[in-house]
Amino acid sequence: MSRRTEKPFWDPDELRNELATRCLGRPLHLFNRISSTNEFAKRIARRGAPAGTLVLADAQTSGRGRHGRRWESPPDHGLWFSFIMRSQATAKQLGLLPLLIGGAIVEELEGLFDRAFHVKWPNDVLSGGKKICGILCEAQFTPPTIDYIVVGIGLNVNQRLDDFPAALRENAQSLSMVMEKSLDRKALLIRLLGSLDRAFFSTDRLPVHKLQLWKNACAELGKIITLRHGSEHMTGVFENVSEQGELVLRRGSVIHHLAAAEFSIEKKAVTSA
Ligand code: BT5
Repeated sequence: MSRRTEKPFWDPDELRNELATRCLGRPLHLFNRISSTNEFAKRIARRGAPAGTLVLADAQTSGRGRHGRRWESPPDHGLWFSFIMRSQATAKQLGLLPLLIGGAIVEELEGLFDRAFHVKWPNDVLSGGKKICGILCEAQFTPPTIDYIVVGIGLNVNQRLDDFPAALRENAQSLSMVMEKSLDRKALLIRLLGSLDRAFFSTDRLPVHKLQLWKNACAELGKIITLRHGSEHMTGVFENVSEQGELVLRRGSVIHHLAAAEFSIEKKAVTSA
């Protein structure tokens, strides 16, 4: 629990009791405000915090995306949380992890809201082409052993369009904008954690079948895409995703396996193959 003296935004004991999880959220660290739940989770993971430890904040002052990009995490509106995994994945599976998490999130959201959600390689969940959720997986390992993995999830829940900075309004939205009503953040969190707990903490094996969910939800798979790596561009057919979570790109008869850390798909550069 937060050591701050102000009242926590949710009662941590109540939340603990309401969680329908075996491992995820046990223990639970709840903050009104924090720099980044991923940073805090990594710090306590280095000191031995167990798998399943959850760090949740109402607001982040330095929420992060990949490559140090900023993640907007205002109070009252979203679910910003991170959890620790340890033996649940191997170093080889790291690239796959954001896709499996994304597949699990899409499955849960589609079940809850009865509408289609999509994914964009490697770590975005979208609705109507706009980003509603980002996933940031970070790991510390001493090859071939994983010391810890921190999975960070940022889900926009109750923002209205003008709650987003102007620069994001074209590409970002919240679940409440999609559903045209305000949503119960806590109920949503409890459902989401329940399904992540069942999928990722009930055995020491990763639910690789969730990759199929991810593929089903990926609008770009099978299409011609353009990938960006710094100022370089690479166009080809998005053939598949490898068992390591690499994007398999076909250019003529040449097949490339591309890692998410280095490439991202250009927006508005997708056409039918
Ligand atoms: C991501 O990075 O999408 C991963 C975001 C992970 C955030 C969670 S919140 C809990 C945990 N603690 C953290 O500090 N982080 C994790 P990336 O693919 O690099 O996308 C970042 C880009 O998304 C930014 O450059 C913006 O363009 C856009 N963006 C920023 N905030 C957004 C928001 N709230 N909703 C939609 N898009 C956003």
